Amino acid sequence: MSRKKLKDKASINLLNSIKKEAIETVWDRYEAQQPQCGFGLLGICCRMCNMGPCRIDPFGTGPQKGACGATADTIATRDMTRQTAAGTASHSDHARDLGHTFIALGNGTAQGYSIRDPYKLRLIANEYGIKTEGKKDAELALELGEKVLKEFGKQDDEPLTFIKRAPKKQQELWKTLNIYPRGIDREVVETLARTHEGMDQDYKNLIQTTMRVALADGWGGSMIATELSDILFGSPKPIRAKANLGVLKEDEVNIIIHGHEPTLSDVIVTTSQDKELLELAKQKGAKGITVAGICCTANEILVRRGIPVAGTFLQQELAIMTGAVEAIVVDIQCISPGIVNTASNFHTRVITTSAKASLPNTELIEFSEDKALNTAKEIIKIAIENYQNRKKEHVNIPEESMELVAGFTAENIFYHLGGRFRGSYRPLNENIANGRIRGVAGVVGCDNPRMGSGSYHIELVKELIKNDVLVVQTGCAALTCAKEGLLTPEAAIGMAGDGLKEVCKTVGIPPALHLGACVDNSRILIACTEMVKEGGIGNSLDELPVAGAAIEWMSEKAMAIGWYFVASGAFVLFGTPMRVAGSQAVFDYITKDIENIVGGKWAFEEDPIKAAHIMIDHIDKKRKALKLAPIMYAKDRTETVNVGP
Ligand code: XCC
Ligand code: SF4
Repeated sequence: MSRKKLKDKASINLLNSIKKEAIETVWDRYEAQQPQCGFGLLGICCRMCNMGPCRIDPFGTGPQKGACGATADTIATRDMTRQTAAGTASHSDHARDLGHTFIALGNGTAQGYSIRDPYKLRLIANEYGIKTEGKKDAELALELGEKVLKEFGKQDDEPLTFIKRAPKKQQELWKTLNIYPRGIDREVVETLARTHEGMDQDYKNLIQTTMRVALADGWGGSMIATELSDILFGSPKPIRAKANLGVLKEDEVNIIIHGHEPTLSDVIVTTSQDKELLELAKQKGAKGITVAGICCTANEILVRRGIPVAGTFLQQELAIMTGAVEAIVVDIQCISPGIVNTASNFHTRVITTSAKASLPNTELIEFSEDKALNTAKEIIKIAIENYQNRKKEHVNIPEESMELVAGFTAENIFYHLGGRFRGSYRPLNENIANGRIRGVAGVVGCDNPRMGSGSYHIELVKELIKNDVLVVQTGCAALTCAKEGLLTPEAAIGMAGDGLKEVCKTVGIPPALHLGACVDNSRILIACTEMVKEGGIGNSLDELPVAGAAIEWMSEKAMAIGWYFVASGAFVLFGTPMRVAGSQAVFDYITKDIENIVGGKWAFEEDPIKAAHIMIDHIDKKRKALKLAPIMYAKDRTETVNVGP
């Protein structure tokens, strides 16, 4: 059933041919879970203490309180709050590791790293109050690394460095509402404490905590990860590459890198070009070494180095099923345990590299900065040696791979919109104000068999660009749309509305811009802030004609992202609700009332076309409030959905 909505040809063909060999996939396991627990879906099951587990009867005939007296409001919210903290923790722990890499680099103990964007190093060091004059890169890296790490354990109420970038109105609001985040770790710890049995039971108070811990992600952990990665691995520039399983090569050693951290994958990419290793590959009968990415690791090395993308989250098992992958090297996050079983049916070696993310029955080759090059070499050698174990009869690489352009950032977008000599957000703002572009929408997040297995992203983006909405993307949503050809300048010609098409044609950009990995949603915050600064389309984030969606969201990280956008004043749409629908009060609060408090709010809609029009209606509502010009080439929208005043 769930596979019916999967539209990716490469995946469908591969799955159809593999079915005979009876190897289970995420779709099979998802089906086996049906029907899923209604209490779980509604968020009204609590396991917080050992008087429980308790559940609330959704029909009102059974118990309406847990043993301790907790209601559906408390139970549903408390879980969502904790999940959001887990999301913040994931992005922020990733950022912390980058801080350590900076320190190692500064101390001269990091192997294989250098500062690829020394200009940005100085910019960010300045922002952190570090004197940069006359200092060498390494010296600055050390100082910056130390300062950044302090942001995590900070005990005073001094604001996080990057949150000072936010528009004045948002900062004032966050202070008044007491959701201005303090130390990043402190917010995560306090959230865990507040959600312990017998602590915060008031859902409004819990939602306040949710927003504070999420803001510590968006303007804290995630933004730090983005900025440090740019400094270390180079700020992205528009770059052409290819995506989908067809990037794997029949006559080469194929190495998949999967997860989230660029620290290892970047060194693997470099090392894969090592003469000695290429020679070894030849000796083993391979023509070369191909490195391809999955999930956000793919995004990190795609936007900076143009490394091909093998696939999205849902394609991790499929990549192995091509029978042509010598090693799948994983670091952290979104690593499905299912890959171990898949790999056991082929010659593929599963190599874990972080003790924080280990998988049973796999080998751990632990990665650390001081021996990064050696580790990368060791891993690539294992893959090369494994090439001879590949079984010809197993090899089944789909043909599909698609051209794409990636590598846009908050800093470089305006070069493209304004041309090299008019570098500012003025052209973007002007084109929004004059109605050529309706607004901007972020379409981000995971692909999920519960929804369209990726296809919802595609339908959503097509509908948005058709209605002159410029789309920005990150995560697996970006990779999904890349596979469909939506991240090419040509896509604007066939698919975009007349206004958006004009802009894309003039500047030569795709109608959907790839902004990077999931931590790089922070780039969207910065871009929106720049739009406010430029003026004319809103004086604070909540006034901008923008909207965001993670229609196929899956991970807790997506919840943290969604919440930091809502708290920052944005309208955020998920395909299916977070697990709070068992409380009408909470559901109404986050989809309606909260807009009067922070300016942003949630919407839940699974149908991608309806979802697009809910977003468009929100954008139009903002345009109306700003008295912007009518849409220049307006078409009648038959799908209009009313989302209130
Ligand atoms: Fe994971 Fe970032 Fe989701 Fe993709 S989009 S499935 S979180 S890899 Ni972040
Ligand atoms: Fe039940 Fe309350 Fe314990 Fe939750 S905290 S399991 S509702 S008794």
